[in-house]
Amino acid sequence: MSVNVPSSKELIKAFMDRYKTAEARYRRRGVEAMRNLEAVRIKKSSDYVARKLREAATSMPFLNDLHAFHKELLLLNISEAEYRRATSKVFNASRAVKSIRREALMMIKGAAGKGDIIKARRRFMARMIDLLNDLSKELDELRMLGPHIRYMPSINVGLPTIVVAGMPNTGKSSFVACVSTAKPEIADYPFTTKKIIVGHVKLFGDFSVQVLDTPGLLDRPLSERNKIELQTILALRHLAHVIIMIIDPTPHSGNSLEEQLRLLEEIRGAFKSPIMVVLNKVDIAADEEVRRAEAALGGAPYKVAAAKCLGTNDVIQDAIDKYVMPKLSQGTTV
Ligand SMILES: Nc1nc2c(ncn2[C@@H]2O[C@H](COP(=O)(O)OP(=O)(O)O)[C@@H](O)[C@H]2O)c(=O)[nH]1
Ligand SMILES: [Mg+2]
Repeated sequence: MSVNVPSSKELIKAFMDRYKTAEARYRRRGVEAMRNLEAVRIKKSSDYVARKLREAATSMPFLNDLHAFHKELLLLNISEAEYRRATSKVFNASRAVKSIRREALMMIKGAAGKGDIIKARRRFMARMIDLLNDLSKELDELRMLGPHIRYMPSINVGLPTIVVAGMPNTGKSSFVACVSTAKPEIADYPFTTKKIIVGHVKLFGDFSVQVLDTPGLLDRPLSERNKIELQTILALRHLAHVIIMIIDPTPHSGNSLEEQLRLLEEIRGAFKSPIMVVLNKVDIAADEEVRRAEAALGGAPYKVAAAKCLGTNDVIQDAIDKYVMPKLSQGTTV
């Protein structure tokens, strides 16, 4: 998807450019030649502006056509009411241009002399420029959404999806890099991953499962989450067939075990998808740290060292066998 919205300044400049030489030429022409020339200019310039405005409005996605995930992702940046208002104002302006044009052509046709023609043209230009100036806020709002729409994660909402989540620095990106085609950035500081990254695991033939690497979640209520974290929440809510929750039992990530367990509980309560809990960094974790985490989790979580891809494939295989395949054989993908 790509958005094609000019600023009102750009539009005004392109519109005015079509008039630069007009008056100079008038001096050498008679009234009829001037009348014709002016009519052509009004038609050409108004067609141009109307087309640009229509393209701007129609290059914006229709909210009703978007999957809930993509729709809510877009609406992290603008309210739904404002989005609808701005797109329809721009679209309606493309119609208003046509009525300005009609009126101007009538005035030109009925003009008695050069003076009237110039008056009609000035009125036309003033109305066009007023209209474009009046759209400046809406065009800017829609332009600002351009990169958010262009760089939306290319998620296939029809494919089975495994969402990898956890607190910052726990090893989510390392895990996704091991098991899928995605090559996310891995670094020793939190919030390296600011956007959802999509990887694939081949199932059979051309059919694959999506694995999403997500920005880290902090242990805090939904109402305090920032836009980066909310992307993860949307993926968990709308896309996850199964959630892989990465827990770092070592102090390395900077998150305590308690914080991570609270986050796990919050996710358990908030989403309906099954959750697989994975203890990461067992290569450097002390035995005591692993035991404490296991005891707190009340079960035998998966143990992996994602930095070395140890144990990671077993987790993905189990996710596919337990949660993806049964859905496929039921004939449903979500
Ligand atoms: N020792 C060790 N370090 C790991 C492991 N997994 C990740 N790391 C390190 O932890 C840091 C954060 O990893 P990253 O995958 O970017 O975590 P994310 O923020 O959850 O995506 C990086 O320095 C990784 O190299 C692991 O299994 N063992
Ligand atoms: Mg990451």
